[in-house]
Amino acid sequence: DIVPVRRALVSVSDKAGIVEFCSFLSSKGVELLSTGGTAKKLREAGLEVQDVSDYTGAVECLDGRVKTLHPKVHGGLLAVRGNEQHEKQMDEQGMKPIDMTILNLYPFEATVAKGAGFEQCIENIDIGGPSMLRSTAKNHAFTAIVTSPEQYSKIQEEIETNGGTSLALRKGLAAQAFALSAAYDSSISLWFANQLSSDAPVTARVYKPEFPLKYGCNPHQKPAYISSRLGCDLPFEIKNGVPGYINLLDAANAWQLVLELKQATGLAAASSFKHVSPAGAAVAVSLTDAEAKAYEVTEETRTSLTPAALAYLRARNADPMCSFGDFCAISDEVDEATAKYLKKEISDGIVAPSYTPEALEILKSKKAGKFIVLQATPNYHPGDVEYREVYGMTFSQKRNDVIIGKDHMQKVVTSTTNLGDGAVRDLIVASICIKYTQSNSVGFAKDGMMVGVGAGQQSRVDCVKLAGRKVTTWYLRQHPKVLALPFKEGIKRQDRVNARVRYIEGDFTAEEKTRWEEHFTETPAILTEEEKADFMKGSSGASRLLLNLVAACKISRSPKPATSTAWPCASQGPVSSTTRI
Ligand code: 93A
Repeated sequence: DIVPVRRALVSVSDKAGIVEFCSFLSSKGVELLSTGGTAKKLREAGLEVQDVSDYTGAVECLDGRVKTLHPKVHGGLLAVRGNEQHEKQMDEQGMKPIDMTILNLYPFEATVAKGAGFEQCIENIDIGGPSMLRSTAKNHAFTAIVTSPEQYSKIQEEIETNGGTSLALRKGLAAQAFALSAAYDSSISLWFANQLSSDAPVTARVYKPEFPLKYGCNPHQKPAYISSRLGCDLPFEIKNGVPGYINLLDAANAWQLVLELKQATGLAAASSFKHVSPAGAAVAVSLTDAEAKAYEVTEETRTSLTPAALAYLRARNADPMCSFGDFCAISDEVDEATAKYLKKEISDGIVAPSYTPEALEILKSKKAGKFIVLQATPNYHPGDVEYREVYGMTFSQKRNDVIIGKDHMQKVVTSTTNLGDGAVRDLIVASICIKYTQSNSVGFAKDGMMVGVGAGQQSRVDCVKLAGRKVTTWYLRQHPKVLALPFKEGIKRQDRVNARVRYIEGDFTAEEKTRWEEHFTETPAILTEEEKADFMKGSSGASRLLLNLVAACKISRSPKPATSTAWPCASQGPVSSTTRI
């Protein structure tokens, strides 16, 4: 299945690397056929080239709109080698077999992106290029289609080794070429439709399948697949493990959240996601002594905490019971200190911009090698419009790309007009965190950290109750009686976390209480409602909790139809108000 390359047609807009690649082909005796600008470039480099117009006998015309649209080109690409009739007809019409097409298309997307006018965008719709691309890709049994400078080195290697192109290589190149052709047409159709009416975005999208998922949201939802939008790669590179459906949803949201936190505060940020809502999120603010005890941070660990580790430690300790088996995101490089801290926690995976080699080794060994490690693609742009398909309908909307910052905190509903930097930072943290929850949500923040997230409730009052209950639990974890619980040796970290929370909640059944008591060397005295209330009021002298807590809330709305044809749909409202209490 090796096809030697005797004749190649070269027609490229992006001329990077073309001289080197064609010099190599020429050195192997390959005859080069080429179009106007490409032929000129190759000749200037001293290569021998035949103009396509010379081969076809038809001059390039109509300002280059017709260069390669000729039967002698497409016959040379499409003829089935070894087919007697095809070969006879080729001879009669003076067609020569072309064994490779090297092309890349007019830069349509780049022309649109730089704000060119309608006529110029139209002129940058390539016609001859995609035609040759499709002819060559269809006939991949005999010809190779090369569509990007990134492919040159691999092809060169294969020709060096095998003396031609293998079928496997040609098939792979053809698949890439058809994907490129689909993406190219999809961006033209999207752009064109949007020229007709600014408020009727076309939702046609072409996706590139990336890899299968074990299952979707539930185990019976098979098959499940992850795809990227054509023309964009995935926003993450998988460094370890096999991510599942919810893992990737968590990663995508957790990562955006920390990117925004970092951008808004300038501090290292982390988030801990479960089931597509944050259980916690935080920026790197140093710990109080009481927190260090409540989060089981030893003095040695405390002094070695890097900003990334500190941010994750805080994010994880907002609600460590809910964070069990979380997916976490960290805005900064993951160092050894962060990886060592993470190793102790029960967690499914992590996304971060980079990892030190030591950190990566530690993380790869977690969960018997199954811990998911994703490296975020730098400067990834997800597109301005996002799409979601539900029950046969495709919804599209502009991405919620508002970055909440200090400017948004000017009109805060409070009698205290001078909030202070800490409260402003905490309002930003709370607002950004709440942006990434589902439905109505309320969240409380303190010291750069979410301390109660009441996410995804239909009733706003329930959101407040849920978030408030979480704050109470979080704070009571610092109560001296909680800190002094006499755990037996060998009780696991997560079991200690859960046992403390249940102690605070106190609503055991008799059977549960018996099992709970087995965690301790002696039965702990009950934490009374009065003791809890006293501690919350700060009567212990340790607490100024309520004075320093901020809240953010998001109210989901059902907007009225914009036109008679639009369907009413639930949409996530923006963060609608922020309050300091
Ligand atoms: O204007 S076209 O749509 N008509 C054609 O016949 C044609 N043939 C090749 N565009 C055409 N091409 C494109 O020209 C190629 O896809 C390539 O992008 C570009 C290379 O032109 P040049 O060699 O003149 O720089």
